[in-house]
Amino acid sequence: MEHLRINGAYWGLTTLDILGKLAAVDQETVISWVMSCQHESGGFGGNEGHDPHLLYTLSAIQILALFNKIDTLDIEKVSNYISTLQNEDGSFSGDKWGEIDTRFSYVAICSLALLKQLDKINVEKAVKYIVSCKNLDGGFGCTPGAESHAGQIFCCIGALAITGCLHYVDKDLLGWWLCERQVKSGGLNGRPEKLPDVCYSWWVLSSLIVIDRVHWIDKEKLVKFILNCQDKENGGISDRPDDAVDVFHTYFGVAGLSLLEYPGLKAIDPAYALPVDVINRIFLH
Ligand code: GRG
Repeated sequence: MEHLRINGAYWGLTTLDILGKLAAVDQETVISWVMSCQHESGGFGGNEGHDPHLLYTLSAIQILALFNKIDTLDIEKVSNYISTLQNEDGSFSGDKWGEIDTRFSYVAICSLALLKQLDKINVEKAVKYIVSCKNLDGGFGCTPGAESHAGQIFCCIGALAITGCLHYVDKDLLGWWLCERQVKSGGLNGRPEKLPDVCYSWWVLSSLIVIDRVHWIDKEKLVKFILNCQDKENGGISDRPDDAVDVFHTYFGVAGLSLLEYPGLKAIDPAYALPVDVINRIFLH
């Protein structure tokens, strides 16, 4: 997992913050390591010596936001890196090699919003591209015509929420598709006929909350499914009960529980994927 260590840091640190334990890590060590992943272009790599990509740049910004250290960044430089990756049709490439995906639209929009630099891109075109990825079932895929997938739906709904464009979403149709993701065990899958996975407790639930349809699933059953995926001895959470645990599923399990208002957890913002107090600190000050 060497090449995406900065994503792992975001998952682990956000989990700690939701649990009220961010102080368990040494802030200075984390921040100097994050900054050592930045390139001359302004973008961040997934680790020291790894190529820059939008996916890692958002994680770097999110980690700095958790520690209230966004001002460590040369905001102009980072936002220029992101804006140069917007294409003529409004879509975003993930890096200089050109792959296009609505994940990158979300990552660009979320990053620039956190830096208060959305005016660096053509938001109207970015939104138009995302809307062109909407399917007849109300969901969204990674490119126009691609199959609806809960992960991509999170990206598109999050980006439309951040840009104030949720009126493009058919909320009842999408809400129906999303709540159909709940299977007998109480867990959620990412598309029809697939196995449930704890991470969809984030991708599906956050989208349902943003479109105000979360009451269409059985929340109690989902809480039980997530708790059943915890390794009671070592603490971590796995994709499904009795599988090996990892930091990705631990984060999305805890974040899902936070969205379900499980006691003792900080609230998390469903569009920015950061604790609500961090988002308020950025936007209300
Ligand atoms: C800040 C939370 C946050 C995210 C950044 C990278 C990104 C934006 C979003 C990723 C969204 C996504 C595509 C999530 C799905 C991840 C996943 C479990 C993919 C597995 O796909 P398949 O086809 O799995 O292997 P299924 O469950 O369909 O069998």
